[in-house]
Amino acid sequence: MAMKPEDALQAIAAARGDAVCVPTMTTSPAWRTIAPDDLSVGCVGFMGGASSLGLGLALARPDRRVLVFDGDGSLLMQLGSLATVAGAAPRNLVHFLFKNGVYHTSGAQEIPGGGGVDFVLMAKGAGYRAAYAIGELSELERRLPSLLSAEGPILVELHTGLADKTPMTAGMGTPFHQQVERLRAQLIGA
Ligand SMILES: Cc1ncc(C[n+]2csc(CCOP(=O)(O)OP(=O)(O)O)c2C)c(N)n1
Ligand SMILES: [Mg+2]
Repeated sequence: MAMKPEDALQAIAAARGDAVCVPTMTTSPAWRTIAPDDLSVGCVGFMGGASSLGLGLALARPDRRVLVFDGDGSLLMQLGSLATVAGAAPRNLVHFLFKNGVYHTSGAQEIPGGGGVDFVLMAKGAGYRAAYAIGELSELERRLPSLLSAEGPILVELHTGLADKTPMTAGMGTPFHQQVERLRAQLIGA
């Protein structure tokens, strides 16, 4: 059975330490509830941009882990970003891909290829250092400590069901520029 995305995020929250997190699409409202801190910056309007936003943060702060919570439809729309991330080779970036097979946020239309697209192969083909698929919560919990300390960039394809809320039903939350200001203040102590 597919994981509940909220359960996967909860497990990541418990293991993340002081990692900066970049949720997007349906991981955004869930993450706000699970980890209402200032070390996260959501990517909602900029579809497909989460890993690029995460890449910039990871390059700027190589001392920090950066965790991206991407959507499968979003990544497909900006597939070239896999090569951009791989080319920049940030050792501190972990790219979680929430594979639910649909564009849930915009009405649950099926993504191109349905559930059949293999993002693990794609990430490896692009040059990620490693990529794995995980379908069970217990396996995710068991492997998180090593995934979060391994050398990146890593892609972790998580097989999930649908989230309880979407940005359309739950709202967008704190405006992007305010999230950025808060994150900046946390990171540079300004
Ligand atoms: C360029 C662009 N096209 C379309 C949209 C509309 N849109 C917003 S969310 C979304 C679906 C996102 O799907 P996915 O990345 O799989 O995340 P999920 O909602 O399933 O978590 C779409 C098509 C957009 N924001 N930007
Ligand atoms: Mg999706």
